[in-house]
Amino acid sequence: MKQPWKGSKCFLGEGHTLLIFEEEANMGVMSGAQILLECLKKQDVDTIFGYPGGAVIPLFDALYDETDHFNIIRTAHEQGAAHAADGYSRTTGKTGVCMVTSGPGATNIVTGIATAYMDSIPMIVITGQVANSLLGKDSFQEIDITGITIPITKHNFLVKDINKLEETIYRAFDIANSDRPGPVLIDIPKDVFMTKISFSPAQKPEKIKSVGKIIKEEESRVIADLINGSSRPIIYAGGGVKIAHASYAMVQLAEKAGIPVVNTLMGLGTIDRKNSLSLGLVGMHGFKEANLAVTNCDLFIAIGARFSDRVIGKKDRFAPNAKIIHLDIDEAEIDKNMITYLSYICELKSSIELITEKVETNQREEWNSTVCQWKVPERCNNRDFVAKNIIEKINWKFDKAAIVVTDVGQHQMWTAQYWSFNNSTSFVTSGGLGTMGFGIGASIGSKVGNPDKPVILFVGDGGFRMTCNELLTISEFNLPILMVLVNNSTLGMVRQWQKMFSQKRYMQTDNSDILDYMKLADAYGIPAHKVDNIEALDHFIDNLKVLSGPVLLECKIDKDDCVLPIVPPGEAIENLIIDQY
Ligand SMILES: Cc1ncc(C[n+]2csc(CCOP(=O)(O)OP(=O)(O)O)c2C)c(N)n1
Ligand SMILES: [Mg+2]
Repeated sequence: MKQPWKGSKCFLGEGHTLLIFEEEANMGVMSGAQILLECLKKQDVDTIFGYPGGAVIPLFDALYDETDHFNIIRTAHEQGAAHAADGYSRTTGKTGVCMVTSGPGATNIVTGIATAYMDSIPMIVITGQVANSLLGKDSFQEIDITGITIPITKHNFLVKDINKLEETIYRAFDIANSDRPGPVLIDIPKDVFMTKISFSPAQKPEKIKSVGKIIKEEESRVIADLINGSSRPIIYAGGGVKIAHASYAMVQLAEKAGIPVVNTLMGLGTIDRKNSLSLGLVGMHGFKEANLAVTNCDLFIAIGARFSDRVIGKKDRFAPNAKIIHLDIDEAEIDKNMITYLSYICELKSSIELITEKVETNQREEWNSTVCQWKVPERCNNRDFVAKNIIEKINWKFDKAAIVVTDVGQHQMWTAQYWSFNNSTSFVTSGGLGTMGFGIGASIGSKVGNPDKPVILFVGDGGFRMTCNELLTISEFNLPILMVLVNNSTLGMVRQWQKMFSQKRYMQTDNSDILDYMKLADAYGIPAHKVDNIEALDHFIDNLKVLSGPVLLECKIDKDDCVLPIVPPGEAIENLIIDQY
C-alpha cells in the first residue's frame, strides 16, 4: 500500500507526483475518505445508510468528524441499508447513498442493488475494497463486486487512483440520475481512502444530465391524429411518467381526449384513483375493466412503461386490435416485448403537452360507459375481516399525502388494488424484482427522508420474517412507521398458486404460528397490537393518534384469501378468474 509519508516524495500513479510536507494538516491536504465526503456534500447529500467493516474503517473514521453534516443510519444488515437508500430515493427525489465494506458487506447489498435497478431508482452505492496491493489475490474479504454488479447497475467504477476520485463521484451521480435512472456502484480500495493529497474541490459540478429530446411538431401531430381518429383509446402509464414528472401532463391529455388510463404497478399514483378515467392496475391482478379495456381498445398509448410479462400475459392476445404507440426515454425498451406501430424516445412531459395541444376535446362517452359496464360488483361485505377492508380503512385514516410501502406477495397486490392512490401518494414497492424483505428497509429510508409524512408499511408474515432484524433500526431511531403485518400464516402468494394451479399440493408454504409477533416487537421496544376482527380494527384506528414512534399492527387473516382477479400464467389478460374457488 502506498503511504503518503510525511516530508517525502510520494508517487500516486499515472504521473502524479506530489510532495507532502509536515504542514500537511494545513488546508488542502485531504485523505481519499475526506475527499469522498466533500464530494457527497457538493451533491447535497446529507443522509447516509450503511454498515462499517475493515475496508471502510478509514471512511467511517472520516465520518467521525462529519456527524454535524451527515445523518448516518447504521442498519442491522447491509441489505437493509440498500433498501433504505432505495426507499429514500423513491420518496424524496434525491439520490439515496449507502456505504458498506468489502466482501460480505458488498455481497449483502446485491439484492438491494438489483431491486433498485429493476425499478429504475437512482442510488449511489459505495463499497470499500481491499487495498490496491492486495487486489486479485483472493485477499481477506476481497470480492469482485464490480464484476458481480455489472448486470444490475447502470454503471460501476473501481477507483484505484485517488486522483480520479472526485470526477468519478460526480460522474456517478450524473449517470444515476440521467435519462432512465438507476443505481451506480463505486468500489474504492482501502488505501485510496487513506492516501492524502492536496485537494481543492472543483466548483459545484455542472450537471451533464441529459433529459432527452422532445418529439417534433409533426410527430405530435401524427399521434394527435391517431387519437382523434380512435374510438377506443387507452393510456397505459408506467413508472416513467412519475420519474419524468409527467403525471399532470398525462392526466390533462387523458381528460381532454376522454381516454381511460390503466397503470402498471410502478405507475400507480400517476392518476387519482377517484378520477373516473382511472381503471387502476392492469395485467395479472388487474381489474376486469382495466384488462378488458386493453383487449378491446383500438389505440394503445404506452407512456413511460415497459411491457412486463406480468402485464401482457399471452402476447398475441394483448391489445390485439390496437395500434400501439410507445413513448419512453429508454431506447432499449422499444419493441423489446411488444412490437409497436409507432415509438418515440423522448422526454415525456413536454412531448405529452405537445400532443395535448393538438387533440380534440372529446368525452368518448360510449367507450367510457362500455368500460364502466365491465366493472364487477364488490364480492365482500364491508364488515368482513379481509385485506380489502383492512387496506381501505387504513387508507381512510391516512388520506393525505401518505407514503405507502409494501413488501412482496398478496398484501402487495391487495394494496395496489385497493389503496386509493393520488398524485400526492408515494407508492414504494418492489415491482420488477419482487423482492421479499424489501418493505421494512424501504420504510426506514422513506421515513428518514420524510419526517413530516405518514409512512405506512404493509408487509406479509413471510417477508417480515426475512428482514425483521431492521425493527432494531426502526426502534433505535424511533421512526414513526405504522407497520401493518398482514398475517395469513402462509407464504400467501405462492400458496395461492399452489391452490389454483398445482391442485392444492401445498409445499413449504405454511408459516407456523410459533412466532409471537407481539413478543418480538416487544423485544425491540416497539408497541404492538393484534386484531382479528373488523371491530377490533375499527377500535385500533379510532384510537390511533399521530404517531410519535413505531407501531406494529398485526392483522390475522384467513390463509385461503386469494388475490382476485388473477390471470392464469400465460393466459390472455381478458381471461381473468374473478371468483375464489
Ligand atoms: C426474496 C424472495 N424469495 C422468494 C420470493 C417468492 N415469493 C413471492 S411472494 C411469496 C410469498 C410471500 O409471503 P408473505 O410475505 O407472507 O406475503 P403474502 O403473500 O402472504 O401476503 C414468495 C415466497 C420472492 N418474491 N422474494
Ligand atoms: Mg403471508
